[in-house]
Amino acid sequence: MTASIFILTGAGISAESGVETFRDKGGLWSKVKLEDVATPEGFSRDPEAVHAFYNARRASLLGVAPNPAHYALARLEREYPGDVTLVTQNIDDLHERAGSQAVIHMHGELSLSLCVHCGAKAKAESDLSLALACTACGTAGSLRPDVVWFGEMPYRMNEIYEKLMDADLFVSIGTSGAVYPAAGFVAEARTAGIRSLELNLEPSDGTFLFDEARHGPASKLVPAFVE
Ligand code: BV8
Repeated sequence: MTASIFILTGAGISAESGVETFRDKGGLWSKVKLEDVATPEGFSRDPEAVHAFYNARRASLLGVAPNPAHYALARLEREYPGDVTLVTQNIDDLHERAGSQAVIHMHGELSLSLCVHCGAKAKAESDLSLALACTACGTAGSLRPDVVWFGEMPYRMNEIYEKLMDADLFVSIGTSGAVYPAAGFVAEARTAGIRSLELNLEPSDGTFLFDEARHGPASKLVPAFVE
């Protein structure tokens, strides 16, 4: 075991739980145009359609559960307290439900709303819509899902880069390596001399940049890595 591990997860880790990925065959972005639902411009054009898209995804989380890959990462964090950084691009809460304590959601969380008026974040207890008012400032129609859309700055980037640069090993799990800045982590690790490992169903866009790549389902690869 190395001293400090930085783990990046993507949609592939939740695929076997039944959460749809984005760019696989039949994935979310083959069904809806990302410009319509995952950009600030799309939200301005048709907020109710965007709310409906995220409300449906939030509701579908009620019917899924973590898989052995999520549980293995929670175990790793418990066994090596302080030595594991877990950054996810996923907006689901399956890492938390598996027991991970300190998950960094760089693309936000489906379970939260964000007030565009005052910036308050709150638990999205029910479906979001323009009919709701912010519980912090009282403004009506100001809530959006607390997710990072294309063209927006992902969350906690300074902290993420600090943790990455402190790591001895970078592990990328279940991500196609198509979306920046996360897709650039492997190149940054490489430049800094940090070892890197890809665990993915198939070679990602950046697979050639990793020191080692293992291909197969996360539910098998991740527990085997943690053992
Ligand atoms: C930013 C959130 C500045 C909500 C998402 C040109 C024009 C315009 C913009 C750009 C451009 N070039 C670059 C950009 C920037 C842009 C970008 O990268 N665009 C790409 C498409 C070119 N990025 C941004 O705009 C980001 N902001 O750059 O700000 C900045 C600059 C520097 C430093 C800081 C900031 C904001 C990006 C946020 C986008 N938000 N959605 C939502 O979910 O609806 S994107 C979406 O993609 C999801 O969040 C998702 O997490 C993310 C990554 O996807 P993956 O997780 O990798 O999923 P994918 O389906 O692609 O792949 C799944 C993988 O799993 C596959 O490889 C598959 O083989 C594997 N798999 C499947 N099953 C399994 C498995 N693996 C293991 N086991 C299995 N069972």
